[in-house]
Amino acid sequence: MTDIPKNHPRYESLVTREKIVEGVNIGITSKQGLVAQGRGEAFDYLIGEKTTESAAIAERVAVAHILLAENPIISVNGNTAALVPDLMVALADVTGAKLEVNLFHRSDARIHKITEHLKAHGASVVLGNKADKRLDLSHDRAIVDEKGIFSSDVVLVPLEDGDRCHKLIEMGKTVIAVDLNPLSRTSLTASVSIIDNVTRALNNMVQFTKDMKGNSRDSLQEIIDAYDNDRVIADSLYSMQENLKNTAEERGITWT
Ligand code: PTJ
Repeated sequence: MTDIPKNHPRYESLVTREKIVEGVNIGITSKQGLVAQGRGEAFDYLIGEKTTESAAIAERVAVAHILLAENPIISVNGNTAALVPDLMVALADVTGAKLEVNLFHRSDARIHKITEHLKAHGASVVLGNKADKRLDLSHDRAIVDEKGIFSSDVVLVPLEDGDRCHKLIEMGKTVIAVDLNPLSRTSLTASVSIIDNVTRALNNMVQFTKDMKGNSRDSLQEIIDAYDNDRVIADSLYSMQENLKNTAEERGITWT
């Protein structure tokens, strides 16, 4: 990995890039994952590279869903395996959710490498190796584990494609998406759309779980009942507009 100086103004973003490139080099991330990360970076720039208030609300609601679930699953792909392996393992540990590797650009070699990578970061059980069920989809994201995504009631799908999100909703599951594009099919379809960088979102969710774990089931349900996903998507678009406007004005460009 290139050594990025800590005082570089774009340190976080450059380190994230290095992690994705390293993911490709070690065979866990697809080359397409580089393109997906680039798109994510562009949306992150628009939102000001920070967790907005409404994203934090969505992250708390996501935690409430996971804590109330009977069989919560965290779906892992090549990008999240490269970017946040420790945080996914930590979130699984603190919530009791299971990890399942599920890939769009599926190969047995990548499934194996990602499983080993998660285990090297502390995961004890990783589903997805012996995936034996199929969702009604025409691509390989359809291949799921019977004890995992197939029978889950709540699924966290960071950096998802819209098709599977739609299918999981049709199957009656609660789907939590992490996607910096508020207008992606995934964000518009999910039950809870977290418009935040997966690196910040997962970190926040681990902290929020520690705060919320002792809450009663009724109070977790109240958090869920008060939530409005459309509002959160609209807020993220407003935040992007305001951030662009402020940045333009700071740089002497008049926003009319
Ligand atoms: O590992 P695989 O084979 O399962 O493939 C994974 C990718 C991500 C390549 C695959 O799912 C894919 O092609 O996804 P899309 O359709 O490009 O969608 C990814 C979405 O995630 C886009 O809307 C991006 O803006 C968003 N995104 C990218 N990086 C981040 C992100 N959202 C949050 N945090 C990021 N770091």
